[in-house]
Amino acid sequence: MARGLFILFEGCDRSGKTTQSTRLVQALTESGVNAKLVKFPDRTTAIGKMIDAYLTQKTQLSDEAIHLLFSANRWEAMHQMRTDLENGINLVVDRYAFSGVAFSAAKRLGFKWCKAPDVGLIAPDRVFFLDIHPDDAAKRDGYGDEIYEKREFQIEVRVKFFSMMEASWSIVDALKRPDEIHRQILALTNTALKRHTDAPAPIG
Ligand code: DGP
Ligand code: NA
Ligand code: NA
Repeated sequence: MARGLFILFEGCDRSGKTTQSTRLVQALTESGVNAKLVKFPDRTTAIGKMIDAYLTQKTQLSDEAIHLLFSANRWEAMHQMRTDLENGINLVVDRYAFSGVAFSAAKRLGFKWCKAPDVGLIAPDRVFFLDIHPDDAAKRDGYGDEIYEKREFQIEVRVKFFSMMEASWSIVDALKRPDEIHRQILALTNTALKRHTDAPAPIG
């Protein structure tokens, strides 16, 4: 059996990642492909509850401490993700280590320090970056509810994402109609599903 594919959605806040990752899992499932949605941060674990309290501004933490908690929240999911991929389940992941680096680097923590705790996490096979300018994101419903949803900060986050981007990433215009974005991503995913067979690789 082929291992599952690890498909990642990244982007600034309110770029439509949650909508698109959910739709992708639905579409794959409906066409008989085994797929599962994984969302980071996972706010349901003990670590995730600390992250949630920070994001909703109920507690304060140093930039370094929250950075390490986000990383730990990914590490605690690794065993299950590896097992799923080995069992042929395709994982559609909403945010990951690139968000970890982009958000902390936007606070002026160094890239090298930011990347260190995530070294060794399973690397994604495909990355879809849903690109939206923070001025457009700010017009979407609910914007500004959480600690990072501020225009100037999101502009910095977007710059950091672009500085980390690799040629293998697909940049998707997040201002297009949701149906059109979905069709584009589903087509790229179906092509990728036909190609892969190797074992999951670690982040280097
Ligand atoms: P979401 O549930 O996807 O809206 O994410 C919540 C917020 O947390 C959002 O502003 C993005 C931010 N975030 C996600 N992952 C990380 C991370 O690893 N580190 C930091 N500092 N922020 C993150
Ligand atoms: Na958010
Ligand atoms: Na989201």
